[in-house]
Amino acid sequence: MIRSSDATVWAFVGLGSNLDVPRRHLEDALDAFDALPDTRMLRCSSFYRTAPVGFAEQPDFINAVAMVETRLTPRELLDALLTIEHEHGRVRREPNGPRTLDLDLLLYGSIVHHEEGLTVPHPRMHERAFVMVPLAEIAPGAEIPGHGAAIMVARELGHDQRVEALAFDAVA
Ligand code: PH2
Ligand code: MG
Ligand code: MG
Repeated sequence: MIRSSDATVWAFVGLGSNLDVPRRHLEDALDAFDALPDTRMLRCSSFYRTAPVGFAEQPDFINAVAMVETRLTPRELLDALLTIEHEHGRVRREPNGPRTLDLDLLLYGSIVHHEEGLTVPHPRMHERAFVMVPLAEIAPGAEIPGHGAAIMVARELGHDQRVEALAFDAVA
């Protein structure tokens, strides 16, 4: 198991919801991050309305990316994210299907690591505009190991993925 020793690490978390009141799920999750032990919210992107990827017959998602500072290990942070998902009534039905709250650990410092149930960087993040556009908004220079800076990766993504930044009070 990787230990972050005593150092704080910057980690990025992807947030997504397309059920109930998506904005509320995202806002509650951001508060929950700040309440985690040894963890502090640093920044959150705008909220974005995004077309569903993978399974089209579902509502649009609201997506965002948060940057936290943490002393939790990747496994501890991931477990905490799963707990927050469960508190939001997340039930896993079909892959890529509708969800009240999905929290994905995208980056944990510059670590590249794979173990059962935990892969960082998130293996599909560089293909997904709903992740890369909000990430590039808050951390354009963040390096996606093997793919380059977030802003470059975001720019190279096709414009076929609809991702619209929302005015603060327009988020439904
Ligand atoms: N999450 C998925 C699958 N498809 N599409 C959008 N727009 N946003 C998501 O968060 C999302 C998705 C699986 O986690
Ligand atoms: Mg996901
Ligand atoms: Mg997930």
